[in-house]
Amino acid sequence: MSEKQIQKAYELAKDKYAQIGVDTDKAVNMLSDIPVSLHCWQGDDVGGFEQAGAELSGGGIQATGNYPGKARNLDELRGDLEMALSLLPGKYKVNLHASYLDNGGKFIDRDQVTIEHFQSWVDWAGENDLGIDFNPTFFSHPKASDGLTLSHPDKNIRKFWIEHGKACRQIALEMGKALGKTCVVNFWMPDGQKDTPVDRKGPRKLIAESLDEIFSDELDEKFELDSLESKLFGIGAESYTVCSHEVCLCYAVARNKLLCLDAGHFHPTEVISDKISAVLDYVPGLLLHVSRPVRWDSDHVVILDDELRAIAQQIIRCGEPEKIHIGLDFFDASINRLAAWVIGTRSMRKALLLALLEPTQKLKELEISMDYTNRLAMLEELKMFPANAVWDYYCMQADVPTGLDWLDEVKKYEKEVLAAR
Ligand code: RNT
Ligand code: ZN
Repeated sequence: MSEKQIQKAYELAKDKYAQIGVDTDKAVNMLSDIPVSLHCWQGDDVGGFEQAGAELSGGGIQATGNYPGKARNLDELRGDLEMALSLLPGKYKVNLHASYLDNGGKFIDRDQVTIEHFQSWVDWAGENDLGIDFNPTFFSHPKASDGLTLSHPDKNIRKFWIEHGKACRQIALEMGKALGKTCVVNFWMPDGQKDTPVDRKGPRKLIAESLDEIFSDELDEKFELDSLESKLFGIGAESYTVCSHEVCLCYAVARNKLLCLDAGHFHPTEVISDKISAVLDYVPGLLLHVSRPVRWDSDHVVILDDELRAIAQQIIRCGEPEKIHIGLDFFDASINRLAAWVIGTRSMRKALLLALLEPTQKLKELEISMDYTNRLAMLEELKMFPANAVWDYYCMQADVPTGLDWLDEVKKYEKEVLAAR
């Protein structure tokens, strides 16, 4: 489509939305300001660069597929991220795991990491106008090989992981200060049991003690925020996870921490979209790990399905989008990894746009007056409104490809860069 056609289609759409009281210009502006945190780990199947040839191990998660061209080092990963970001409209943060450190080829253990090992990321983020979010890495490590970290019965192993947690918070604080943007540090510990444990309480007590110790350093919340991610089960931790939803929710409320809701970490028919409004008033904020579970926590690429739309609706309808940090968490090695980033992230933005193009106030009024007939009719009518014209216009304004044009760029990059790996 030519720019003129996009503009023309947008003007028509704008009129149509105006008739139901929706200001499309305002929606587009709001969308541009919502940051999305792009996870680095989609680029290399959660391997990280701690050692040459590092691969994901333990933690009960898995990236499946063997699509050629995965990033083998920091330069390749950053190059891929830059390429993906050039195809994405809006503001971004990059979400890093501690295992993506820049150690200059010299092994640095997890309890020894400092900002020095992330300086090249900070510089890169600054150059690319990105914020950074951060994650301690409690997997792919010999001291996590029996599936326990902060709840390990061995005090020394717990101590090691506590030091890692503390180090990561300090790094995040420095990152936040350097970039002038809050860094959210997400704590996800895979601790659990394959078979039914006798003592369910002990490990939960231990993990809370470990976390308390990690969080005992008071850091400036303007630059560093902590969140806690729960999980139902993992591969090898089918019978029990220490950090279940209740544990994380209670801990977050009791200690004033952010709660991280991962779309794949609940029972198959349980959805995080309904949890947003349930917990938002009781925690200082939420971190979302937007993902797509297929039969299990499979971390498929996010698509514009009903649940993604419902998540975005709640982010907007709850009226406090600034309290909700949107992070993506999927990893698919069976398709072009850059395309996975682009498809998933553009889907997230499309869902947010659809939510912003809703006459929320009007719908709420219908609800309060118990006119459920009108509410249902309106919601159904909205589904065929010309949101696509607004999306194209938004992409054009943001100077990124419209429609499927981004795919040509990815194919070209695959031929010129990825194929040589
Ligand atoms: C695992 C969690 C966790 C990880 C990342 C890599 O089930 O979702 O968030 O995916 O930390
Ligand atoms: Zn997650």
